[in-house]
Amino acid sequence: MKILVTGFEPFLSLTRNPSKEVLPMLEKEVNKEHLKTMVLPVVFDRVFDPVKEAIDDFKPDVVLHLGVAESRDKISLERVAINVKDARGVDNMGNQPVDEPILKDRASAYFSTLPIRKLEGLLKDASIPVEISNSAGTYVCNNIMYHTLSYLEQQKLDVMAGFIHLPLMKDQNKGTNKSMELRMIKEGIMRMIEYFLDES
Ligand code: PCA
Repeated sequence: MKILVTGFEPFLSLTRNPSKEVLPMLEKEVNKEHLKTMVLPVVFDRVFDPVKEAIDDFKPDVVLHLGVAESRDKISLERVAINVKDARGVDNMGNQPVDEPILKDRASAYFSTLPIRKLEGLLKDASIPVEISNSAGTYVCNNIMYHTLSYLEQQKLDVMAGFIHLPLMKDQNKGTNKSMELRMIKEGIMRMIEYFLDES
């Protein structure tokens, strides 16, 4: 069982991103044979290249893409990625696409191929706040989820993949109460990784 877990660099007004900070914590607990982690650029047109390379070379059985969403107070398992780029702010290269398709003439949307209801149950059992979300937005997170699912389908690869949005970390909650301890975020992702390792 090989799992690829990706996080994102900081973007817009955020100086830290929990999806990046959690990666070394996961690496400490899981053998390198089973886990590869990567930090992705928050750039629409550059985000997929490193993932494609990792899918081709590392040959994961599972791809977990992680990112942060300030509006979330729970670990959010995304159900669907849509074929839309529509940014309210610029990406880290200054691009701000509006109403554009991610890939012309491809499917309108792809569903997560992760067992999201099962994963939701696992986290609930561990008292970790979790939800299934029906929109990954239209910024770079939705973009990478769409690209990865589209590529896996096109290449007919039997790989489970999806996206998980994380709340802000407790010490960066900008005065809202929508945040979670990084330790608990790590615990939640570890539960999912352990589930996949046990399944194999
Ligand atoms: N969150 C952004 C992009 C990078 C990240 O961590 C998003 O939700 O699209």
